[in-house]
Amino acid sequence: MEKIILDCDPGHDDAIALMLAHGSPHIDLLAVTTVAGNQTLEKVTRNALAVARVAGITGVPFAAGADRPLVRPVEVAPSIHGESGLDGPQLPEPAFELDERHAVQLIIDTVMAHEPGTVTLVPTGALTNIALAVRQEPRIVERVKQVVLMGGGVHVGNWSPVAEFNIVIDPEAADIVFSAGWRVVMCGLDVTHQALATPAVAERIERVGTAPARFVGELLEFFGRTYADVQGFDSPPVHDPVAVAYVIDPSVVRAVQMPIVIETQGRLTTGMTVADLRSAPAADCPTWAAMELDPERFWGMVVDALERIGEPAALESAIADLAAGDLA
Ligand SMILES: [Ca+2]
Repeated sequence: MEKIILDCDPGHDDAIALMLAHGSPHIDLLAVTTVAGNQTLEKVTRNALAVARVAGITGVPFAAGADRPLVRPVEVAPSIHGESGLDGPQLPEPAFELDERHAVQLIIDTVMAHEPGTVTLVPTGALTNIALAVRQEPRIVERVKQVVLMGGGVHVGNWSPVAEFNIVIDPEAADIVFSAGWRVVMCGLDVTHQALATPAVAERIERVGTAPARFVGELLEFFGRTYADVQGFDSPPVHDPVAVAYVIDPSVVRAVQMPIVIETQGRLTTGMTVADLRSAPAADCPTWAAMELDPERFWGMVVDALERIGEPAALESAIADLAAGDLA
């Protein structure tokens, strides 16, 4: 079992990453933390709790983190994720309360409470919380096993010609995380643009036939529409679960060791993950980029997780709540 902390901004693909982490028999989900990004902190935190209810996640602390980047103003992505941050399906009310700690404190407490080298951080949003955790408790850098993040791209951007959303909205935080010295595996657009939810994938998910699978189907429907309208994709790239899939089985991607630094002052290139491909990296180079995905095995992991999640009992009461709300 791989112990992870998922730091996310749900977000359609974050929601699926959370379900994959919960449903996988290879992942021990220690904590879930939220950060402003796809939508405001309040919205993404509410969404995380709603997904927890849909997937029947209990006994895992959830905590809210940074409501803005380190230096820059908040930038959200309603064109991709809608006004709620998770438009498409109806969202149930949360089934439990947030942990009282700030996400940064929960991350630090969780890492320090476990054996060194056993906890993997999986950030799938802006790196604000992770950067703050490094500053508040630098000992986590030695203690964490690795950081497997969704963000960046060696050869491609999405929020600008050369920058990816999670990195460009808080490049100063990304700079702290990429230069900390711990092992960083960047699951960027090079690989996540291969995680396409094609009609065949949607059909496989639909065949699972459970309420959580239908929820994922509705997420993909909305996500597919916005990605078609805004970025011209035939099928939407489902970025964030790729990072979780790497933790489940690193061989699902081909990761290449390469120096990667973050551009924070570019006139045109702020937020670029600048990869140095000129020569073989030093043996102790701590940064890696995932470059190729095995989509068949990747989607197999997602479908398997949904099958294992099944029909969570908690969902029954959520549906009852929704029905009662409709009547009122
Ligand atoms: Ca995300």
